[in-house]
Order: sequence, then C-alpha cells, then structure tokens
Amino acid sequence: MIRVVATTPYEGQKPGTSGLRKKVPVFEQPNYVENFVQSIFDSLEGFAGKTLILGGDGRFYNREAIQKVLKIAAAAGFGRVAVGKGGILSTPATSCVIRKRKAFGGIILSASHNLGGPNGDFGIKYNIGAGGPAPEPITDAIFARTKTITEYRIVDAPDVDIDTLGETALGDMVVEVFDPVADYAELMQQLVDFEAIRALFAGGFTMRFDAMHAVTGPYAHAILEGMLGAAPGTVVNGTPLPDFAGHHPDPNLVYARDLYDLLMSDAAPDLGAASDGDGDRNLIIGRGQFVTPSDSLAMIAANAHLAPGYKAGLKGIARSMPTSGAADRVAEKLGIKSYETPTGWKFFGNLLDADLATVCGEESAGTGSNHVREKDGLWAVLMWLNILAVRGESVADIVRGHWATYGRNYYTRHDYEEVDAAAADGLMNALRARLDELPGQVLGGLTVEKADDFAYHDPVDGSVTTKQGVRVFFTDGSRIVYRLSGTGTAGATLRVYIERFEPDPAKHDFETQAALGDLITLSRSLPDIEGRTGRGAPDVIT
Ligand code: VG1
Ligand code: CO
Repeated sequence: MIRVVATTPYEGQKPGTSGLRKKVPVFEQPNYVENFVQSIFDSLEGFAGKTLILGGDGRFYNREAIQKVLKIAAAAGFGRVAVGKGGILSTPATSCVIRKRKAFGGIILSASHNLGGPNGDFGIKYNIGAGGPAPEPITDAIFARTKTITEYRIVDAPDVDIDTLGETALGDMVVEVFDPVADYAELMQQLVDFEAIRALFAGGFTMRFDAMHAVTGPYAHAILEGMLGAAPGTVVNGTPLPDFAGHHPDPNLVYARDLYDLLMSDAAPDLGAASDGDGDRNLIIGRGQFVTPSDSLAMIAANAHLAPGYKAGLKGIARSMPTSGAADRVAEKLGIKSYETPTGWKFFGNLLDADLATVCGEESAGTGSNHVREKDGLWAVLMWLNILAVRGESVADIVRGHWATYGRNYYTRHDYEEVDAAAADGLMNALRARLDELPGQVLGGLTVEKADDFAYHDPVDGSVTTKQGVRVFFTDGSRIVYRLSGTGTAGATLRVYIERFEPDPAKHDFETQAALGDLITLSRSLPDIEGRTGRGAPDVIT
C-alpha cells in the first residue's frame, strides 16, 4: 500500500527562525508538503517503530496537512503518531507531550502569529525528542535534502478520522487521537499554585483572556474557567477558527488593541492577557498598566520562587539578544548567570537541557521555563496569576516596585514590514561595513561606545552562530539593534530594537516612545532607513 512518488525539488524550502513558513497557496502546490515532510524524515535516523507527536494551531490547511503527514509517517516506518483531537495542539503542549511520552519527536503545523485563511500563512516545524525546535544542524540537513529530493513515500489509504478519541491503524502504524489539553493541564498543576489562584478568583479577582480565535481557547477555557474558577466569560474568542476570524492572532498592542483599551478604561478587570496563534506567546496587561514582554520576563524571574515548581530558585536566566537587559539585573541580584542567545527559541534548548538556565524569554512576547522546550503563553499567564495571588498586590504595584528596585529599561521595537528584500540586505550590509568606524562617533548627541554583529558561542556544544544582528551601544548604556526577521513570508521585515536604562524612580513615568525619542530618531537616520527603503516610519511599534 506504500506508493513511491517521483518528485522534483522546490526552490527555497528553508526553515527560518521557527520552521518553514510560506503563504497557504505555496503549501497547496502539488507535492510541496510531501517534499518537505519527506525531507524531514530523510534527515532523521532511528525512528522506526517510534512515536511522533502531531498537531497544529487549527489554521486553514491544518487538516489537509495532517493527513499528508500521517500517511508519509506511516510509509516512513513510525510505529505511532499521536495527534491532538481535531488536529489541535498548541506549541507548548506539543513540547509537553513529546517529553512526557518520550516520543521520538513532533511536527507542529503553525505559522504562529501570522494571518491565517486561504491567502494567509501556513508553517511546518520539526521538534526533537527533548521537546524543542530542531537545532540548526538538523534544519540545515532538512534544507539540504529539500534541494535534492527525488521521491517521497506515502501510504495509499483513506483519510484518518482525527475527531474521535482512540486508536486506528494506518498501514503498519497506529494513529492515536488524544485530548490536547489533559497532559498540559496536569503539568501546569505541578508548577503553579492552583489553590492560591482559585482563592484569588473566589475573592473577586477579575480577568479577561483573549484567545484570539486561536489554539489557546480550549486550554484557557479548561484551565482558567474550569479548574481555577474564573468567571464564565473570562475567556473571549475561545473557539479556534481556521482564519482566526480574519484577525492577526498576534498578542501585541496593535492586534490586541481592544484588550489594551479595556484595561486602560474604567471598566478594566484586574488582569488582561492574550496568546498567539499557536499558544506560545503571551501578553500581560494589568489594570492601567501594560507590561512589556522584556519586563515580564524579568518580573517572572524575580518572583518565580513564589510558584511551587520554582521554589528552589533559578539556575540561570536566558534572554534573546534583542530582549532588554532587565532580566540581567534580576540575575545579578539573585547571584545567578544570565545568558544572551540569538533570536528564536531553539537556542535556549541546550541551556535548559544542561540546567544552566531555568527561565528564558524574548522581547517578542515569549516567556518560558525548563518545564518544556518552547515558549509558553498560558504558563506565563499562570505564573503572573500565581505571583499576584501570593503577593496580594496589583500588576501596577508589582511593576512599579520592580522598577524602583532594579531600575527601568525603557524599551520599544519598531518593525518595517514587507520592505524590498534587496534594500533590506543593502541596509544591513552597509551597517556591517561601518562597525569599525562607529565607536567614538557622536550621533544625535550620543557617543557610540562599541558596535558589533552579534555572534553566539553556545556554552554547551561549542557551536558558533554568526550574523545575528547589528548592535550599536552608546556610552550612556543605551542600545539600538538591527536585524532582519526570519519568520516573514513577503519581502523582508526590518526589526529595530531600542533601549535605554533609567535607574532614577523619579524618571519612571514617561511614555515609552517619548522617553526614547532621541534614540528613535537616531535609529532611523543612522542607517538611513528612509533613503534605503522609502519608509519614513515603522509599520508596527511594540
Ligand atoms: C520572531 C520573533 C522571535 C520569535 C519568532 C518565533 O522571529 O522575533 O523572537 O522566536 O518570531 O515566534 P523573527 O525572526 O521574525 O524576528 V512564534 O510565536 O512565531 O513561534
Ligand atoms: Co507563536
């Protein structure tokens, strides 16, 4: 029943920051998914008879892709594929289940926070047995294979029912449909103080969780409303839709504006939170108090010992390079090491496996810990609830207290989207060519202290990853970082990260963009963004 199908390679099936991401019509081309999935399996060894975990964020094309993966996995010799009911499995839950079942690996079908629907984005990512995104040697091998593939093998069989719990046979392989929420919810109970949070809600604490019509809906309904007693209606947009109701499932101040406005209004609940398409990102907003993701990482780290899973303290804190230095200050105070990695969760895996870091995070609304090997949106929300329950203070009080203790890192990211790719490359290359001449120059009233192109030396396996973003440091401790996105599907996205540290509590009340005004102006003139890209201002400010 195994059919061998001749195929020809496609151009550019290169996994980016977080797997292969393209427009849906690209994935719909004949053999496109088949080529990539076969290339994944061709790059792996030793999975015969083993288990693969499979699921996605429910976006358009999820179901079609699942059937293809099942049939190719069966032909490749996997013993079992465990698929989330309805094809639903959040990214952190996939990581959780891979680890819990000691599976060989997993495939996640998602384009995360990108638009869905027939003309939206789709994505395929392979995760290893440790539960995290495949490291670079594997993604490099997959990419190489996509360039030489000549055939794929697929089981000829009718589509498998993925909506009924239980087991069915597909060729020699077992397909097991399981509850996508149960294992994850159980893990959360081990880490976070559910009793304390139940008491918090019972005492009248109010919250809105916006699942953005994406994958976290079922998880949030079950955990927040079901297990923790949050009032019915706490979770909004809680049913996953293939097109996310036409919205970007991206929990930031642009796409979760309604939530932000509610939290700034007189009708604000105590806490507002949201997650993205695949459930790995989080947004935290207190009544009248937005928490930047970089600050949230620092505050979770500083208070983690209040949660049962972390009461022994943290081994270390890791952040991606563009993430603000707020977490470093917490690490310093705790007397533990901090690590700075390239953008993308795959770089945290080694640090977590080696127990060098316990908590990690990125400025792009990703926070997580050693409980899984992905960032985890709902976990971050539960950690905040745990902290609020134990401390009995508001989000605003905790944020202001944190700044008073550690100082405030004013921070913003400016994105220039769908920029001409050649212009974006030209801009980055021109910056790189100036790295040696910049130190000592006075620009916009600020003196450049040093400039470099970030390279990461992995302390565990010794690998070196270069060209991870141009950093310009100023003598007053401010910093501007430039890098190109690795997750976009149209043109290039230039990300500019701007940061200034302010130790003085009397100066912690400025609006972020105003506080960073001179640096923002400089961030545009330094590489002549307008001259090179035609863009006078960014498309998205977070
Ligand atoms: C972006 C973020 C990065 C994150 C990645 C995947 O990558 O900047 O921090 O890890 O998305 O997140 P890039 O290369 O576009 O800057 V997700 O929620 O898509 O899995
Ligand atoms: Co995501």
